[in-house]
Amino acid sequence: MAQITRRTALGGALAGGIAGTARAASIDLPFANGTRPLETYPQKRPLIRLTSRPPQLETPFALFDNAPITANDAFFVRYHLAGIPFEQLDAASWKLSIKGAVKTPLTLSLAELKKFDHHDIVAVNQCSGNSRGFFEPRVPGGQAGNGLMGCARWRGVRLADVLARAGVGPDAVQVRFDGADGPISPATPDFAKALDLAVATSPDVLLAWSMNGSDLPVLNGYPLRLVVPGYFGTYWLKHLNEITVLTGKLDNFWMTSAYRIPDNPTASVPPGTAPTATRPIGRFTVRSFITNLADGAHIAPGPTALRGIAFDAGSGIAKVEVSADDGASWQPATLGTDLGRFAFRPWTANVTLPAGKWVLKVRATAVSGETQPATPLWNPGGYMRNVIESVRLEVA
Ligand SMILES: Nc1nc2c(c(=O)[nH]1)N[C@H]1C(S)=C(S)[C@@H](COP(=O)(O)O)O[C@H]1N2
Ligand SMILES: [Mo]
Repeated sequence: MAQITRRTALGGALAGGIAGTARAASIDLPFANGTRPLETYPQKRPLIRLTSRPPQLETPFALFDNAPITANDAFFVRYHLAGIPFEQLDAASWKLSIKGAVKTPLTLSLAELKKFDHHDIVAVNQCSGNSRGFFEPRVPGGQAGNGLMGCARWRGVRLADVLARAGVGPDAVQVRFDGADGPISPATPDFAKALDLAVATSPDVLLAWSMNGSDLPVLNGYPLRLVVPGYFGTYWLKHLNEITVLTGKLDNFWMTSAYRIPDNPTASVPPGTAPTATRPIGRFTVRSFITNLADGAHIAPGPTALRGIAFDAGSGIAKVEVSADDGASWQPATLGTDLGRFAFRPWTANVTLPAGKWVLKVRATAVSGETQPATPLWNPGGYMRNVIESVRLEVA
């Protein structure tokens, strides 16, 4: 945990930690032990509570319908450690330090950071463990449905520009990111992550203070976070206040033990087995979802409009297809507004379903040629699920 020195006005409402307001309502995720409370946290509408200390909140899936941009108050929340200094998050006194293998170490206020050129990017943030609750056999970790993802318009400055000002040393290998939160017990490793220098200096990677035209919500990293389009959320450090250029690979719990995937092309192993070699998780795989009909829905016979979203790691979505007969035949969907290659791509399709029981499927193909597997890929971390999604319908 990098040090924070000043208390702030923002903290007033949040002092002593952050608490949700329990609602009578709950939601049932479609797997065993999937009943969760809906709770309202500061700046958030009722979201699915996975844990309260630290707060971990999932977006109810219905909120993705007709919403290629996820509203700030609907955006999911993921934390690892309960030591989050909510009452000390202050934009006016925020300091970001850039140190390590650089010619000139820097300490920048937000105002100084905002003097670099501003850039906007619409990009999906998705937790590595999104959809983990669907893994068969089940794996340990947060048992999430499909709502640990969201797409926003982020505004910030390029990390590459800031690193260039500091002057990256010739022996630099990785860049380490640390936020203001930390463990409450000294035995727990602080949450810090690193990206290879080539990834960190890509023009897409931003130090962002704004999300969908507003300040970042407190729970999404106020006042500054890293945005790493196409890469899993674990690298999108929140409450970012320390950047260290490293001359080797970061060796900490969060890089060396956690967030690792089987080191093979599909990042998977036969269900229930252990990989022989692993590597840190990296970029998204391609995914697509039907957003206007939930699994088990009852609808009337006849023409039915389908809506959904698709995204990949940033090659862009080339096509989306739907199947009304459990994958036997496929028809093309129509792609909607293109907000950029890292964004949710909306799509629509029409199917006509006579009375009976049907299984709808949706499959996206990325510009890179990558598509979705027909059977789930499995790994012991419960990461990167991207099987072709199915929605069972009762038509009567
Ligand atoms: N400071 C800090 N940043 C963090 C984390 C964290 O625990 N602490 N979790 C990461 C993980 S695993 C994810 S998936 C994303 C989630 O971003 P969100 O909470 O804004 O949705 O934040 C990342 N950044
Ligand atoms: Mo995550």
